[in-house]
Amino acid sequence: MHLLQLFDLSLIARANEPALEWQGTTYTFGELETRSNRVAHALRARGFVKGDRLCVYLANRVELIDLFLACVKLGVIFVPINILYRDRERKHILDDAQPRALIDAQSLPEPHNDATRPVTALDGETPAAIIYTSGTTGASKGAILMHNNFLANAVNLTTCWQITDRDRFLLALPLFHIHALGNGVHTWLASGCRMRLLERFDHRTAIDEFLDFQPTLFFGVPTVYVRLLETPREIAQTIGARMRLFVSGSAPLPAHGLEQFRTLFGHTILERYGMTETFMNCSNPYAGERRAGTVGPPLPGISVRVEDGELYVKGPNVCAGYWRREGAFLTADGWFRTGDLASISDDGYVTLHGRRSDLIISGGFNIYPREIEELLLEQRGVAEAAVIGVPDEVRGEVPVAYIVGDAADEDLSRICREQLASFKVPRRFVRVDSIPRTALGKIQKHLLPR
Ligand code: MLC
Ligand code: AMP
Repeated sequence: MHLLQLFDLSLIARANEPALEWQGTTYTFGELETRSNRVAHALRARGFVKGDRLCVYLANRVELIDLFLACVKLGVIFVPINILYRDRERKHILDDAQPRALIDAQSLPEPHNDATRPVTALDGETPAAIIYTSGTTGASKGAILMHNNFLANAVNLTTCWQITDRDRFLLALPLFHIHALGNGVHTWLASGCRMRLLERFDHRTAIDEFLDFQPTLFFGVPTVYVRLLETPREIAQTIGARMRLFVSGSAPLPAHGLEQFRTLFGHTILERYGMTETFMNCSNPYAGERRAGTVGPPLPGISVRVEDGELYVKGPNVCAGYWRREGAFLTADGWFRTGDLASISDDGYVTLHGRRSDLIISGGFNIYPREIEELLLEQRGVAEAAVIGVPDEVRGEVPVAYIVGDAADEDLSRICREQLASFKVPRRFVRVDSIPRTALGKIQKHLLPR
């Protein structure tokens, strides 16, 4: 099977039903089908053929969905870029992915008149997307995501979370990540439910969107749920009464947050765990016990094991490897090493205990300290630099930089703002006489003064 055959349950079978609400306009599934056909013809006219890469640098909007569907229809590999990335971060992806074109808000394709669906040979092994995810070296790597990976994930989540065409789905997460694209867009198109898409989650307007749209289904990262705790009680109860399921993932959901949310909204958030390379691995059950502090048992078809404290996964969800990266992607016996430290209870619930690497997750966005350290070390007046994540009530963690040298904080802050996505800019610069290191020169971040 390939993705279009899944999407046709909605694009064709529910052609006249409302599909997408975007900025006050409602599109039917049939309209999305013809819109994306027109965009596919426009891409074809620009020379796109199966296997080409298309980079998109766009915030959430209906055209981003058109472009994704057009790529699927042509067998073109969709490469979304985080809209918060600056030139330096974007250049790395463009150099690596070697796309036929980059589309941003200024260069959206002019749709062609032809509204028929283009015919391309596709199957489960066709790559559908490459999503860049921070590698441990600081430079991000592109995970090659096949039709089969998206399918396995969509079918799992639609079934296990009982998503149906009766749902009303509010999606406010960015479509350039696996959370909104792989889980959000795909369960929407698999189930044929009605989705309202927001440009982004803005805590100042989110409540109004909930009250106006009256969703039954919502996906968030923990920061979103922390923000929603500010909702007045009566309004929270109104929203909760209509809601069927709140799901959280992409970063750890603090147990006290879960408890406060239950008291306020009357719902136990369902926590699940995934990563770009593997889509969703584990999920707390829809019907059984949603155990605080755990991410639940593995999803159907997925095996997990813990070796030397680290979680390994195997299944149809695991992607094909990294784009243009040689070297073994899986262990000799076919397991993917997640880098997440974990334990598994006797009844199969997985608990995460942090990461083997020093990855920082802030508001659900990944930050590799090494990337910031490299930029700081390029600056005059910086002899040594180390970046760590410090706890933050709202975002989970935020980056803080330790510096040896006499560069001014304002200059370092300005350079980081110019060259890095806003969530990577260190919140503080701490001066130290030296960075603690092992005898072999490796930085000992846990010894930095807090
Ligand atoms: C944040 N900003 C955005 C943005 N999110 N700008 C454009 N689009 C977005 N989606 C910018 C703001 O402009 C601001 O910049 C800064 O970030 C903080 O904004 P805020 O309003 O204070 O946001 P906050 O309430 O903290 O909420 C942030 C957030 C965002 C939760 C909405 O972090 C977010 O959308 N996170 C989701 C990330 C995600 O989907 N991760 C999934 C990865 S996949 P400035 O310049 O003013 O500072 C994965 C696998 C898995 O991990 O398991 O899912
Ligand atoms: P990414 O590389 O952006 O796909 O992020 C994947 C990482 O996010 C995983 O390896 C985990 O470390 C983290 N993650 C995702 N879901 C959860 C969760 N529910 N709890 C804790 N960490 C999570």
